[in-house]
Amino acid sequence: MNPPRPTTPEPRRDTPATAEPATHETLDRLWADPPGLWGQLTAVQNDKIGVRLILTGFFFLLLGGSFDSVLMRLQLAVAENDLLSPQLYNELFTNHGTVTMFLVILPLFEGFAVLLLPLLLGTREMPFPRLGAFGYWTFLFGGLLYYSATLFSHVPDAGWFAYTPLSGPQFSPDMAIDFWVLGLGVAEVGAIAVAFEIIIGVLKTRAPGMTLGRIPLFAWSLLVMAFMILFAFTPLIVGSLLLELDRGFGTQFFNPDLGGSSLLWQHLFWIFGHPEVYIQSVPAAGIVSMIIPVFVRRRIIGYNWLVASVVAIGFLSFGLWAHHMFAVGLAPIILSFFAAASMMIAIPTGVQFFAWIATIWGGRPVWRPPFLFVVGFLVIFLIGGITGVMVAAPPFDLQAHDSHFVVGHLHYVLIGGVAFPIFAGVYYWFPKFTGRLLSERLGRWNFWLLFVGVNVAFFPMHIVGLMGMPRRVYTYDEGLGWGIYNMISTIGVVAFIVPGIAVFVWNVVRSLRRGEAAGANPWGADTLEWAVPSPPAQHGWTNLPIVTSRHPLWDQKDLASGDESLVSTARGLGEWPLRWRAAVTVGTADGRPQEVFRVADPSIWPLVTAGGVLVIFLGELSKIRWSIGIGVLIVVIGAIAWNWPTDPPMTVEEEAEFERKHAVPVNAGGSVVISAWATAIGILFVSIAFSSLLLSYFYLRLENAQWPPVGIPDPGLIVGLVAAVLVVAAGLMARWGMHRLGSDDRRGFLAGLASSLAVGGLGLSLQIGDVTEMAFAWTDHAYGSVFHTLAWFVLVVGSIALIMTLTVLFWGFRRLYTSRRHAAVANVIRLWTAAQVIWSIGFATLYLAPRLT
Ligand code: HAS
Ligand code: CU
Repeated sequence: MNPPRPTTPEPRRDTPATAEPATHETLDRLWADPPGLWGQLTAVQNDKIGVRLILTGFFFLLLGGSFDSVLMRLQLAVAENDLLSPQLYNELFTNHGTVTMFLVILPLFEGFAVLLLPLLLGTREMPFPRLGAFGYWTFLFGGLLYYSATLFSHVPDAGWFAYTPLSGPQFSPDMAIDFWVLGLGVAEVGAIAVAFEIIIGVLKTRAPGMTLGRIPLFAWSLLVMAFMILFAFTPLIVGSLLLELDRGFGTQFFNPDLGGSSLLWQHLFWIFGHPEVYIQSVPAAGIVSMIIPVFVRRRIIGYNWLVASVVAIGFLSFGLWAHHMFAVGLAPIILSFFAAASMMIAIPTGVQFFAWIATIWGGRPVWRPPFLFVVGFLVIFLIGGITGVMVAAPPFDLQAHDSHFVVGHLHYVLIGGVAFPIFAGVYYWFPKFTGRLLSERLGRWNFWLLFVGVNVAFFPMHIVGLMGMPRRVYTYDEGLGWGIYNMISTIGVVAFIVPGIAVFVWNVVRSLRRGEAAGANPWGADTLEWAVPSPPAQHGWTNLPIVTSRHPLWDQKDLASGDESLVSTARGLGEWPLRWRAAVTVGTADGRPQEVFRVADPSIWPLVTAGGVLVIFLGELSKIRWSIGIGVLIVVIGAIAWNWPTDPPMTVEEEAEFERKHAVPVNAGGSVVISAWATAIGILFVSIAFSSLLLSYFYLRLENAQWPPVGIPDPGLIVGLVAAVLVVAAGLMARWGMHRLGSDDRRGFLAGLASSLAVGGLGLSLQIGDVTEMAFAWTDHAYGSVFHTLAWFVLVVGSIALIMTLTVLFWGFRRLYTSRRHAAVANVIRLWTAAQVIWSIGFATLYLAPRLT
């Protein structure tokens, strides 16, 4: 543990990056996006993408978070009110929950991450700028698609968790829920894409010398958030796929009459939904850990404990989902397990709390707006956390479930625990990116209005909830005595929260033009982003900073000295190369430079690919199904064009020369290290999706006494077996080809890949024939539904491996690869390994498992 040190660090002010002004300008131009409309569409710069994500999140908040809630509160203010119809009320609470949980906090934090991480970590860009752009566009398209439901008067009305059977084809036959499933589906793809960026950004692109133990706490929490997004959103995408198949293709996943299960949806949803709440609170806690030390002038206490807590919360949060399902009739042993796990998560949360309080205790607080919001957070989040532990006890929850008590809990944790830190973060970092401070006076108004408002609006909900007032009911009887509490809640929203948000918006608008100039480090803060000018240059850093402490601006004399080899790399990158966008990857643990690589340039293809994703989902929404094929085609073409290799801007000899001088290899053709990481995480993503499908398969199997059900034959074994053997063999051939490339045997390489393609193609065709000829259909029974879905999933994985093999074969013919430059081939081989494993497990599940009963 970090020993509590009584020292008061002397903050160093204004430490601009030291470099030749001319170099600085050259780099600034080199890293800028092109001008004009075309520049906007092709933009990949992290500043731009980050700000877009943040603004889009706020935009959706104003649209869905505020407007809806005010209407709902006006309706509930008095008993037997008829301001809103029951149907409109259903639509409003559905929209409110959906928008805030999917379209607001997520892009806000992902935006913070993309905007801030390169400065915070001391690097020039995010590792995959084009992926960031793609993530933004898909997110925007998904949000707009979801919102367009209103234009067609088919507004989703089944709650933010869209429980089946209410959301299924029987009870929601019109398009409303399709907008929900498909619009959010597009946005989820975007969220996952940005999560890729964040994971690899934090792990691989940091300043020389920034070891794991020196990573700022906010970056740690963003890393955990990004992993959680990957692990939580993927099951949701799978769940949504199954729901859409039920709705659009007549499968029976959630239909109990034909072997399906409504609870399967609840499980898939909450495996996402519970982690989702921590996806929002983990980065919020990260902001708090950044701000407290700066405003109490003291190093954070318990850095290691804080890191361990965030990681523990990330893991634990995947073991609690069924506490949202205490009332569905789970076995007592399962109830106990989930209750205990839910209470256990209070431990790491408590550790964070005590570390923060201990840090504040010995410090000298400076009560400026960021710190005010942090203190407000501590108070409100504590109350929300305690009500959380209360509902984690099943006997209590059976009373409180589906009542306004839960509404009280969730708003305390979400507004106090998440929104307050976001406000704190905006007040804190706004000056860095605009060069101007937000007004202190307005900031105080902003804070006090919200702080009072949250308590006035949401505290009475606990009481009225325990008196029996349910949630999601548009009105209540006069004689129940609930009126006064509801009136107070409404006053809290209308008289305090709404003005509070208005003051904030006014503060931002006003300060953009008239705010006090900030300087590089207005708060005397300790982390790297405060060393560069406000606003920062496009490339962020001319000379990469060298990090030797956890609080570089407090502890280090300057950012240019350190161990000799680090200095050499940092200096090398400041002088050269100035013709292409160079950045550095570092060792995950030790922060030592591993590679100088070329960061991608602006490109239109991310936008095109995002458009393709939209077309796929639109095709399903409009039921013009052939356009799904067009969408897939656009995605494939877009992805290939986006990754089209360009000539490396320097020769192998020039690369070698840099390596001789600075002891770090150069890959001007693109990074070897991070592309391998990206492949690994891509494989992880596919594996999570596959596991979610397997989970559905075995869940349904447990729910059904007969498997396959009476009247449905076992799938014939022979063809499936032959296909599986061929696919595994195809993977081995590709691997052999790659081996030949290692010894510069180009013919052997091409022959290996070509035979892999032929054999794999044969295996795939056999399997497609087998599945289409199967004696049962996906509409027959949940067994048929899950059989066909799993089979097609495996086929898609196999097809991706084949398409990738075809691409590298094409480039192999054009002599792109050598024994030295072959990162793409190595990645395709990794993909093959995953495909082999997935195909084998898929085969065993589909063809062998039914025979075991
Ligand atoms: Fe929650 C429902 C349990 C934290 C958000 N939660 C929700 C919903 C949302 C939400 C949105 O077990 C509604 C979903 C819906 O639409 O139906 N929640 C917990 C627990 C914690 C918790 C145990 N929730 C959060 C956070 C959220 C969030 C953070 C968003 C940011 N929540 C539940 C349960 C339900 C639920 C049930 C389902 C209810 C139902 O019936 O539907 C914990 O993470 C809280 C830990 C934090 C603290 C405070 C700091 C800790 C200290 C240590 C000492 C404290 C101790 C506890 C030892 C506890 C200082 C003492 C206990 C006493 C009672 C005094
Ligand atoms: Cu939960």
